[in-house]
Amino acid sequence: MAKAKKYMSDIHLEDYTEEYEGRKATAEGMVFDGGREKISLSGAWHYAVDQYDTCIRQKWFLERKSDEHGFSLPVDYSFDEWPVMELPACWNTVAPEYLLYEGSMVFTRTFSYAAREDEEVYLRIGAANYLLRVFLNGQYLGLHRGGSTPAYFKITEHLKDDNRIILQADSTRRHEQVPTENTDWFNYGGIYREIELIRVPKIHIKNFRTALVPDGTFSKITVGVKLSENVNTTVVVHISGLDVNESFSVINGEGSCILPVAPKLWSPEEPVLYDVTLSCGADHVSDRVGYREISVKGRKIFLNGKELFLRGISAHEDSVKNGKALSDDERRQILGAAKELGCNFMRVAHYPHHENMAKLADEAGMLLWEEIPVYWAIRFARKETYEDAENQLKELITRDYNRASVIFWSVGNENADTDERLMFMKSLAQCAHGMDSTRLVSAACLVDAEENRIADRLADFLDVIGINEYCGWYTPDFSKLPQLMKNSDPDKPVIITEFGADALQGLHGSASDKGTEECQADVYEKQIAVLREIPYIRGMTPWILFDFRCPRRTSSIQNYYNRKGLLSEDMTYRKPAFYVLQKFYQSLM
Ligand code: GCB
Repeated sequence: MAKAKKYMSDIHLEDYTEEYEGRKATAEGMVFDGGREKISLSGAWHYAVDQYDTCIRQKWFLERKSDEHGFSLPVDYSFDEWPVMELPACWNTVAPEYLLYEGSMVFTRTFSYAAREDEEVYLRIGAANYLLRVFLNGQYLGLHRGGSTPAYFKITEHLKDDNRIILQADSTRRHEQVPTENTDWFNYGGIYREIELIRVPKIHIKNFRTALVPDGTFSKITVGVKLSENVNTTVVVHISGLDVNESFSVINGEGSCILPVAPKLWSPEEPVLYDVTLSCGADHVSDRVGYREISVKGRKIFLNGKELFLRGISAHEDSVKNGKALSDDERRQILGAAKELGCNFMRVAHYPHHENMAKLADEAGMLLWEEIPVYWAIRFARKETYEDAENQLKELITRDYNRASVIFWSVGNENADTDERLMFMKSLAQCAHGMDSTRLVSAACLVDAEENRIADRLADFLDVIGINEYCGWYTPDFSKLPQLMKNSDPDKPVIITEFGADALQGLHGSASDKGTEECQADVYEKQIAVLREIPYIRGMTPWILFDFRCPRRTSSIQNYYNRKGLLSEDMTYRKPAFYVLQKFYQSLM
């Protein structure tokens, strides 16, 4: 495009974001962080609402205060006088005026750093929704896409004794993103998971994976590493309680070994965890790991060789007080409520929740379905959108590979069965299978509404079929459910990944009055009566454990909340349907 003569880049250039596209933080740049030395940068940050993206248009990070002749320039920011926000946080819950703000905010702080010989430093940001751009000491470091997975930046060469860091988080919903503009949850903005520096030796373990070898013998453990450099060296593995103290070779930066040991198996009933430590030269990492085997045979699911029925419930990452920036106590409360319900399984929908959810589930003995936000009408034909989705999947798998609790990677939710969608999601399923042979791959699929049958073409690429059906709610004629079950003859296990009904806490009426507790409980009674008789149904995760914020829900009953929770939004009130499901699950224990 020819440039106009009278032209000022920061106000006339409409493709101002392009120059920031070159450098991206992706799954390849991740580094294993368990047991590492860290410096927390969470805490007080100065911030400004930057609705027009002036930070990146005007390049505030350059901190240009004078021109080339030394004349002072006007500036549109004052970093250290801006107000302060405690990060991590969703800005929406920090102050009422930001509740509905979608767009950019800029955050900045200073920090000091004492350099060490032979050290690399990574900046890790647990999650920022949706775009994150990072600037350090006047340099642009890169961009991360995807609102729920961590971003890593290698920053060693840019660090000084005193540092200025600037983060831009942009929560704008865009049609080409994953998820796209329209979802059924709240679009929280912010840097809402921890910000930290990870200090490692120059040659360090980038990736560390361990799992039970899934061969049905429960007698071998694999340990694998990828190093930061293509060197030949040795790794020492120590597993406490298993008498393991072995070493294996790393050739050209990669190595693995199979240890002939039979660990006590992890299960929801006995969530046994081992401390695994690796040493490689000056580098040391550790993780607390459970070992278990999940498999499918015919229309059944097995955990450690024993048949498994998944007594599940779905949950969003949401709290009235903190939005998506939950505390560990809130996560424990969610897991505790699911346990009380009689669950051994949770669908943590519809995007990766904080990694501590899976760590706490490892401890509590809760199986998990983890999902990426390939939700509803994604731009399936667009190459860059696919790359974004695949990167989020890779970041999730890399982050949570060592978690025994996670048994499913879900590649999406409720997408119409078009050719473009089949190509897109089939590739995601193949990617998940390729990266991980120790878990099942699934997706929450739609019913073929015309034929009232389970007949999604994606099912050929999944290990287990997830089905969302709302008989008794969006499909008011409940008799469709027994008919659906009769019309279908899947060759794989099926999990009902969603059914449910809205109920406002304390609202009463007859079973046919939508929005009442009686109506919700009735839907649960009827669903359970049908589903419990169907042999190929191997689990369910009804929608949903607790009410969650949602801008689409504007009725007086909803008041901007999706009311399908079995608990109220603050999790203090149990609706009658909670006890209906609890009774069913208890009967299976
Ligand atoms: C669905 C979606 C879920 C919604 C739910 C509802 O099918 O997968 O995200 O929140 O229905 O309540 O409509």
